[in-house]
Amino acid sequence: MFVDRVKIHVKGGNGGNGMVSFFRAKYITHGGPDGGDGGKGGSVIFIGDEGLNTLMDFRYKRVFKAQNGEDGGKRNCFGKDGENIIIRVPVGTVIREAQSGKVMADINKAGEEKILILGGKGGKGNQHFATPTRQAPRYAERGRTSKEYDVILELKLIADVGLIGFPNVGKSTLLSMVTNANPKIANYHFTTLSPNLGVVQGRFGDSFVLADIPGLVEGASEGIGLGHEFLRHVERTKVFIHVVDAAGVEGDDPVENVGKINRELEEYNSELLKRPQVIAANKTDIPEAAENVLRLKEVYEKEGFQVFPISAATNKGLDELLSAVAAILRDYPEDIIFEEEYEEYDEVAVDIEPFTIEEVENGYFVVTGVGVEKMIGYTNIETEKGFAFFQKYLKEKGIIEALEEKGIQQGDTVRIYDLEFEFWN
Ligand SMILES: Nc1nc2c(ncn2[C@@H]2O[C@H](COP(=O)(O)OP(=O)(O)OP(=O)(O)O)[C@@H](O)[C@H]2O)c(=O)[nH]1
Ligand SMILES: [Mg+2]
Repeated sequence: MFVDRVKIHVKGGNGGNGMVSFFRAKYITHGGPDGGDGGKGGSVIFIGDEGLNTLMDFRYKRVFKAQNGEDGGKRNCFGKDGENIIIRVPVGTVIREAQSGKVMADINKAGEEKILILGGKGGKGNQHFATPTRQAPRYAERGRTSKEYDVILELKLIADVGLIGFPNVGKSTLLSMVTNANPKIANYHFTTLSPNLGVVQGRFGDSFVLADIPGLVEGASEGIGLGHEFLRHVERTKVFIHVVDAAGVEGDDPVENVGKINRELEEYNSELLKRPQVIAANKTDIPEAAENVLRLKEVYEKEGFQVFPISAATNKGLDELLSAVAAILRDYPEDIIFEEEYEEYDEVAVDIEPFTIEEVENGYFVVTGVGVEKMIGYTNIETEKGFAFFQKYLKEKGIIEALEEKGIQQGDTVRIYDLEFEFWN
């Protein structure tokens, strides 16, 4: 089971202020109070939507504010109410207050509505405060402020199909071509560090959820790098699309590579090799791929795998691949359910929690933060791959840049939890 998680900020609209004003007209100097009421602020409302399957959209828009009510006007004019903001989420979304982790709402049905934050009430205008003894009140009520929270949306789902393979073979590219997901794609290893999910719409039968899993490396089954973490994601999918770079762009042999990945699967959990798997021989737009496709077919079709030549980048062969996968899913025994124990899984913290850098003494910098701490825990810096991953992480999260902004010099010392190293950049 994947836990799709995202942290967003929601804010209710404040009520508009009541108005202080007095009726004025020619020849009337002391008119009565006529200040109008402020409008009510908009509420923050969540609705369960059957059409949504992931929390993907929230990766791009993270702040949701309902409109404030307008202030009341002169001559008994009421301020306009602020518009509600409606946030549509997949059915099965749990909404937690970020700091306490307390569940604020649990959207279980399509169309289910939950007002998470009520808009602030509008303030009353001064006309309401006139009394026999105080006929000209110079007072009006202020609108009530509404609340705002950081909330975590959490959706648990099983991905039907997992994209597995070495780094840089084109898994994310494939996901981006066949689903609405918009994963990061780049020509270096470990571009993907946590699973991306997308939905393949029903062109090929029922819709299914496709998971783009970070690249595996040799030794993953022994826990090298983030190996175990990534293999755990693999374990949560029913069918594998094993993506291999058929062009051998990095100079290694695609036939061997497929074998290497499958050995990692087997060593991690021998049951994984029994799950249906098709091989997607990618990058066939590059001429060198042709011969390798033949070899892949020759070796792996004999072993019972279907091999599909594709080019994710140019959208070739993808329909054939997906139809075959949809057919496998159709025949998939219903009774196999991967009941996973629920795992607390801090993607959000890793992504969002800022780090802090402190120069505790001259030339000695300490970096702290949930994300870095977790990364250090996952990564075996003793290995070359682990170290490369570590360097990339520091760069990508802006930690290197931030250190430089703090004035770090070559050769200064950096400490990140248990790890201390010299800074050379
Ligand atoms: N020529 C060619 N290049 C491709 C194709 N598919 C992907 N690429 C390129 O290969 C590189 C890696 O692609 P990604 O989709 O990021 O690979 P990945 O398997 O997700 O990599 P990791 O996330 O690092 O595991 C990018 O530069 C892509 O543009 C293809 O069909 N043909
Ligand atoms: Mg990727």
